[in-house]
Amino acid sequence: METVDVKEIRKKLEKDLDHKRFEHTLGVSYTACALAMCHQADIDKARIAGLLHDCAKCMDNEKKIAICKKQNIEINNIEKQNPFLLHAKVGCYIARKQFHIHDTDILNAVLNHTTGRPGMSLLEKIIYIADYIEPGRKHAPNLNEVRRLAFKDLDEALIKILQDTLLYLRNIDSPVDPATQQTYDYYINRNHTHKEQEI
Ligand code: DGI
Ligand code: FE
Ligand code: FE
Repeated sequence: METVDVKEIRKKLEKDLDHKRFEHTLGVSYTACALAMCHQADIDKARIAGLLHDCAKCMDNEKKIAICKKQNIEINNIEKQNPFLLHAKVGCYIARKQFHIHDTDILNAVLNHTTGRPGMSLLEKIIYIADYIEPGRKHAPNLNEVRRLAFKDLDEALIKILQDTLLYLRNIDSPVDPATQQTYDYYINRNHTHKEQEI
């Protein structure tokens, strides 16, 4: 991988993010490193992707939308209704343009960290899961179980998170992005032991 200055990235993020988001970012980065050690992934990439995954999170919705329009980044109907979802797509763009990251796997991990996607890479799964289980997270359901699963079987952890996310979205009556549903359907169908839990 290209050499990147982790210290520089951290310094810039501390300026771009509010305190709570910066602490979360560090939690995701360290958790992603631990998962990479456990599952034989690239630790340096996990560290960088963890740091950058929410780099656009504290940007105004108007600014995120403006960047998408200017850069021809598609905004779907669900994203129109919930522009916060765009922090993943815009984050991928910012990681490239402002943090000079060119590694496709890292960029994809940032891009897909909110909804997931069918056929995720090892790094994408690690970031998606680390985002949910980092030590600063307190309120997600089944956290203990998901934390245990994450160090045992990534796909099982992924399915559990997607399932709880879909239930949560249904409870609060929030529209589901097609990518979130497709990701769940893809992994549940690959994992036959979970067939009965299809939702
Ligand atoms: O940015 P973070 O809060 O660290 O985490 P994230 O980027 O994974 O965003 C989590 C939120 O995204 C959580 O409240 C559930 C929501 N989310 C995930 N998939 C969808 C979704 N929200 C909607 N409306 N539709 C989705 O498909
Ligand atoms: Fe996020
Ligand atoms: Fe996050």
